[in-house]
Amino acid sequence: MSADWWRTAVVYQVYIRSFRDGSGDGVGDIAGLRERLPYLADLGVDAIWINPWYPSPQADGGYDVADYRAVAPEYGTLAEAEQLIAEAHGLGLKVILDIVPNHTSSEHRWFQAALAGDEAARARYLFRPGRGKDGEEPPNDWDSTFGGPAWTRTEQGDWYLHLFAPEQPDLDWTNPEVLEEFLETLRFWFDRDVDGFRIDVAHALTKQPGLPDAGDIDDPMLDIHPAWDNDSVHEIYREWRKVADAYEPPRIFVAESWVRNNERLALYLRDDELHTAFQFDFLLAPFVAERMRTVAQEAIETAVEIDAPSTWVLSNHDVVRHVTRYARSQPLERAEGPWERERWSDEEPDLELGRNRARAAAMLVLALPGTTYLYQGEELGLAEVEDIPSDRRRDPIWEQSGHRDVGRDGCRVPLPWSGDAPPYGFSPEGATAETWLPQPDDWGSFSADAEAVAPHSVLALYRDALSLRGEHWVTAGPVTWLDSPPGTLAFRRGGLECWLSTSGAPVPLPDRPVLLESRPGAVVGGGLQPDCAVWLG
Ligand code: TEU
Repeated sequence: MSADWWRTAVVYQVYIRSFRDGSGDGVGDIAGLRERLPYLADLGVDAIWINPWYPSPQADGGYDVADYRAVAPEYGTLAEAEQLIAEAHGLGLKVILDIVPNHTSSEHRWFQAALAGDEAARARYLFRPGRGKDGEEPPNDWDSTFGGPAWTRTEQGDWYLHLFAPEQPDLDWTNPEVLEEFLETLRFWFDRDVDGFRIDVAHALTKQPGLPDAGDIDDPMLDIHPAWDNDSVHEIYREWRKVADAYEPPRIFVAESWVRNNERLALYLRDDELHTAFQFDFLLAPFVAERMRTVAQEAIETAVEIDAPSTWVLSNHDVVRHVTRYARSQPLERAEGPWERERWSDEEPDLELGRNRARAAAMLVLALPGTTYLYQGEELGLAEVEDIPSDRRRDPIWEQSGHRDVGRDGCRVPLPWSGDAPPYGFSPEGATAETWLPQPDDWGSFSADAEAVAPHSVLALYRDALSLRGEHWVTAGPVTWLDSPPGTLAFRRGGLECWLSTSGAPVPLPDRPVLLESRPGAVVGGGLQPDCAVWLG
């Protein structure tokens, strides 16, 4: 692949804890991932992004990192990680790791030293005296993303900031020792041939000086909040980019930046900062053609202006799987975002409808210019698992939200590979340990083996779409949006057209050959059926 592979790549997100278990302990690991690399190569993706595999107490699915330059024993060893990287490269797959710079685990040596009174270590975090007569009130009014205050009081009486769980103390990025530590971490993994990093909460590292109160904020992604998206963060990424550019081929970054608009997102993508950033507006858009087109058009206009590719994503390990999101008759608006589960309508999801729409949405993002990230299991058409018993839940959001939000476990259930009953080949034959999250009883027909032989499975669609994307769309040039009936969107790139319908009735198509349809019967008598997409030659 060329040095610009990241501009058009399809990247497969491996949530390693739930991808495949090679050791038989019910938890995914590097051995399991190595065994399934050929599956990913056959699927036709260009790269994999692996969620944190570092030593962690698992307070937040590994996003509470205790050592950034090691591999958690439950996932394997550093030597196995290096073998995985070499084997992935041997199959033509680039490897992107996850880096979590906003906060460490409370078990990280730095935070432990800080709690023991080491002043230099304390200066690497955001410790502040409380307010009120005896300092018994938090230093400001910030809330944790997971619920509750963003401050926890120490035995010494002062407080420390955590925008997420109390086990995830925020680092103070005004401290040069923090920057140096992370530049070393980048070099540690780049030296081991890692091709890039996905940057966790890239918009959170620097806070407004003085940590002022936020006041009434409805949506920290839409409103200006002193904890997020401060302009001082960009000097950090200019230093990171220098490290990445010093390698041959240069390494790359993809930012997880939940910011309020494309103008703010573009600031992370200047040519001396990061390469790409997830286009979350599209993920948050309801399955309504006009809305999807508006978001895509605006994203592409920004991408062209700044010469940074749009980075499309429909699901990840933090949001309700889009098969389920799209399975409601009434589209969910942004304010009800894909993770605000307690506000969901009590309508039973129509998963067949959701799956048909997910097929169509996949064809849309795979036809648009830029890069696309696939979340493990979406190629199987998996829906959100909505009935995980509360005693099996592992996401800290469940407890921290006061049981208001069931959390994200439903999109993190271990994948089905074969067989008709749990663990569906997730663990080796004969393993007795139960999977770390329970799997549903009706996943047999969604296993990779079952879908590999089913002629019109979602897996077959993704394999065909990825193959045709590489052949046609990757080099197809700019988008020309076409006039199309209400409830539809259509565009042409080079010699191909992509049509998608969210209307309630069939829509007449141009008389062009059908290259791929989102499901059998998507096109009948020259008409595109509702909740379908088609590629025309
Ligand atoms: O998530 C950042 C984040 O704020 C959103 O994903 C969302 O607000 C959150 O998931 C609550 O629903 C990143 C990681 O992707 C996530 O898994 C971690 O929990 C979080 O950072 C803290 O590291």
